[in-house]
Amino acid sequence: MTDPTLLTDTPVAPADTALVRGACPHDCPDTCGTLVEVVDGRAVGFRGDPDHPITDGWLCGKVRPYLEHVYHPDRLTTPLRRVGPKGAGQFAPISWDEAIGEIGDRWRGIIAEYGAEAILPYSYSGTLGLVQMAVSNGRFWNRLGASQLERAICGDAAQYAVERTLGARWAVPYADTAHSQAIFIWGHNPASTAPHFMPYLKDAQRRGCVVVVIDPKRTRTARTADWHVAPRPGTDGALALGLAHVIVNEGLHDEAWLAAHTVGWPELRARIADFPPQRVAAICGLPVEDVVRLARLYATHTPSLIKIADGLQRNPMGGQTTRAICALPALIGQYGMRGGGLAYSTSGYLQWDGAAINKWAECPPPGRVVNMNRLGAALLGEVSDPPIMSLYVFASNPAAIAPNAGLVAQGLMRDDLFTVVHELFLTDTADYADIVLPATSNLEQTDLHKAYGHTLLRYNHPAIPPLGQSLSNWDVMRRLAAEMGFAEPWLRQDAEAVIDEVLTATAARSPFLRDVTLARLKTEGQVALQIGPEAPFADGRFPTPSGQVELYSARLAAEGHDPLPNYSGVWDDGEPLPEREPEGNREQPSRRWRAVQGDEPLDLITPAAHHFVTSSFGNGRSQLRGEGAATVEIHPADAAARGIAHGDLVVVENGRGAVTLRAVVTDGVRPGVVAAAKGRWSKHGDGRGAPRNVNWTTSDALGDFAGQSTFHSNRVWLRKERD
Ligand SMILES: Nc1nc2c(c(=O)[nH]1)N[C@H]1C(S)=C(S)[C@@H](COP(=O)(O)OP(=O)(O)OC[C@H]3O[C@@H](n4cnc5c(=O)[nH]c(N)nc54)[C@H](O)[C@@H]3O)O[C@H]1N2
Ligand SMILES: Nc1nc2c(c(=O)[nH]1)N[C@H]1C(S)=C(S)[C@@H](COP(=O)(O)OP(=O)(O)OC[C@H]3O[C@@H](n4cnc5c(=O)[nH]c(N)nc54)[C@H](O)[C@@H]3O)O[C@H]1N2
Ligand code: SF4
Ligand SMILES: [Mo]
Repeated sequence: MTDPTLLTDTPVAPADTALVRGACPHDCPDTCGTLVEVVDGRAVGFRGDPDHPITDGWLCGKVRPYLEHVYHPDRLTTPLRRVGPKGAGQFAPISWDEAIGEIGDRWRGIIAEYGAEAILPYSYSGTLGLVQMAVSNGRFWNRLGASQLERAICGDAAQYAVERTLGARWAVPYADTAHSQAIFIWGHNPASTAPHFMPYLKDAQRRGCVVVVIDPKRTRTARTADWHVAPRPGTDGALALGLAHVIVNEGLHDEAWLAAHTVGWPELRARIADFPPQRVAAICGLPVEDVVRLARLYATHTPSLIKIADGLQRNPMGGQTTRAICALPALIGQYGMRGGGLAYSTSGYLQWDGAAINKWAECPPPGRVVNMNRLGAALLGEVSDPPIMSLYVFASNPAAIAPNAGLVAQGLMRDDLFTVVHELFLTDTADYADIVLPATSNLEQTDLHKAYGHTLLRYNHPAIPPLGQSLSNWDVMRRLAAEMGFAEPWLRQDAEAVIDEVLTATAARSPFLRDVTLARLKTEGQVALQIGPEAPFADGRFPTPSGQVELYSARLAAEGHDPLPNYSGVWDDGEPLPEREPEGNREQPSRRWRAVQGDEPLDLITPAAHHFVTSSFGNGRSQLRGEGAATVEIHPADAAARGIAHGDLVVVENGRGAVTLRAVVTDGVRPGVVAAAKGRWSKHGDGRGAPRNVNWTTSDALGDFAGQSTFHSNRVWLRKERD
C-alpha cells in the first residue's frame, strides 16, 4: 500500500485564488513563461507572462487554448484496465493500488523469466521538465535495470554534428539578430516552431537585414522572407559545400580566421573542389545562378547568421549536412561575432548533473540500448535476448509519431506484450495498453524548465490540484519504486527535493549557475544563466579536443565516419540512397502502382503542423479548427500528371503503408515534393476514415549519425482516390 500524501508532489489542497507562474512544458525552443489565474482551485485564465523577456506577454496559437486541454472532457481521471481485445481501446476503471500491484506482478514475472532488460520505457517530449522528463526517464528505470531508450527521433544527428564540429551547443540569442545583416533560415520554420523568434526577425528585416529561407516548402516563415530558395529535400549538404566552393573560388573566404581557428581547412578545401555550382545545382534542383547568388549574398553580409533546427536533418545524411552547414560560418569568420555564426540550440550551456539525475553509481549496469525509431521492428523480434516483453510509455505517443506506424501497430498488437501507458488522454498508443494510468497536466505538477532557444530558467508552480486521480510522471515512478521494493531515498524525494538536489549538484560545476538557487527560481519567475554579454565563442576558443572548429574531425574518423563534411548520395556503408531499407520496409509499392503510367514517386516531407506540437493538441477543439482537414500539398504539375484536382482525396502510398489525404494543389511545394504535416491522430481516421496517419508511410531507416530518424526521406506514390 502506498500513502498518497507521501507520494505526491502536487498540492493536496487547492490554492484558493492566485496568479500562478509556470513554464510552457512543450517541445519548443521558446519555453514561455505562463501565468495561470486560479479562482477557488480552478484555473480560469491562462496567458503569457509580460515579464518574461522572450514570451513578452503572448503565447502561440497551440498553447493559448491550454485550459481547453486541461479541462478537456476526454481527460483520463482514473487508472484503467483493458477489457476488450488488444488495440480496441476498451477499458474499465481500477484503483491505483490495483494498477500498480498488477504492473508489479507482471514485471516480477517478466524479470524472473527474461531479466529486467525485457522491460522498455518509451518516453519523449510530452514535457521537457527536469523532474517530469529527465529524472523520470532515468532513476527508476536505471535502478530496475530496464532497457535504455536511444532518444534519436528528433535532432540527434544535428546535435552530434554540432558538438563534433564546434564542441558545444551554444547559440546566438534571439536579440542578437539586431546586429545581423543577413539571416539564413535553413530547413527551419520558426513562424510555427519557434514563434517568439519572429518579432526579432521582423525587426531585423525592417532595419534592412536580408532574410533568406531555404526549404522545399513555402512555409509561413518563407512567405515573410526576402528570398525563398527551395532545394530538393535531403540535398542541403551538397548545397552547403557548393556555397563553400563558390565563396572560395571568388576569394570571399577568410584565410586568416581559418588558419587561426580551424582544424582541417586544407582537407576541406580539397573536398569542396568536388562541388562546383553546376553539379550542386543539378543535385539540389536549383538554377546554377541561385547557388552562386546565395553564396555571394552569404559571404558579403557581415554579420550573417545561419539559423537551423531539426527538420533539416531528418534524412539519411542529416549529420553530414549539419557538419557542412557548420563549416560555412568558419569559412567567412563569423563565429564569435554578435549576430553572426550559427543559431542551432542553447541547450549546451546547461547540462544537468548526470550523476544526480541518473544515480548510476547505485544502479546495476545500464541495460542494452533500443533505438526509439525502430520500435515496431524491435517489438517484432529485431531486439531479442531478451525480447521486449513489457513496454511502459509516458509523455509520448509512439503509435502516432514513430515512423513506419503500421509496423509499430503490429508490434503493439502482440498478445504477450504487457503495455502500460501513462497519459492525459486515450491516445492512439493508449488504445493498445493493458493498463492506462492518468497523468497530470502541466498546471498540476511541479517542475523546472530550461530552454533550447534561450537561456532563462523557469520554475513551474503547480496551479491547481490534480484532476481526478491523475498523478505526475515522477509520482508514478515513486509508486512503482515502492512497489518494486526499492528503498533508495532518491526514489522517494518529492519533486522540489529532486530539483534542489540536481540544481545544487549542477551548480557545483557550472559557472553559468552562479547565484541561481531554488529559492530565487521559486520567487523570481525566470532566472537567467550567467552567460555574459559576449557572443558564443567570442574568445575564439571552441570546446573541442583541439580547441578549434573541427572541419576535420578525428573523433568522427575514429568512429568510422567520414571525418570531413560530405554529401555522398550514399549511406555511410556505401549503399546508394535510398536503397538501404531494413527488411520488411521496402518503399516500392505494389505492381498495381507501378503499372500506372507516368506515376513517378514523389518525396514526402512531414513538417510541423502550425497548431499542434507533434501529436499534442491533435485532439484540441480550437487547434483542430485552426488546422482544418488533413492534407497533402502537391505541385500543380505533379497533380496534373496524376489527374489530381485541388480538394480531391488522394491515396499516398508506398510499400510500408498508405494514408488518404485531401489534396492541396499549390506551387508552395517544389515539383517532385509533397508535404503533409505531422501530428494527426490515427484514431480520428484519415480521409477515408481508416485509422491511419502519414506515419504509415514514413521510413524507420536510421540516418548517418547517432541513430537519427529519417522522416523526411520518404518516397511515396500518389493517386486520386476513387469516389
Ligand atoms: N507548431 C509546431 N511547433 C513545433 C512542433 C510542432 O509539431 N508544431 N514540433 C516541435 C519539435 S518536436 C521540433 S523538433 C521542432 C522542429 O522545428 P523545425 O525544424 O523548424 O520544424 P520542422 O517542420 O520539423 O522542419 C522545418 C522545415 O524543414 C523543412 N525540410 C524538411 N526536409 C528538408 C530538407 O531536406 N532540407 C531543407 N532545407 N528543409 C527541409 C520542412 O519543410 C520544414 O518547413 O519544432 C517544435 N515546435
Ligand atoms: N512524420 C513525422 N513524424 C514525426 C516527426 C516528423 O518530423 N515527421 N517528428 C518527430 C519529432 S521531432 C518528435 S520530437 C516526436 C515527438 O513525439 P512525442 O514525444 O510522442 O510527442 P507528442 O506527440 O507531443 O506526444 C506527447 C504525449 O505525451 C502526453 N503528455 C504530455 N505531458 C505529459 C506528462 O506530463 N506526463 C505524461 N505521462 N504524458 C504527458 C501528451 O498527452 C501526448 O500524448 O515526433 C516525431 N514524429
Ligand atoms: S509552444 Fe512554444 S511558443 Fe507556444 S507557448 Fe509553448 S513555449 Fe511558447
Ligand atoms: Mo522534435
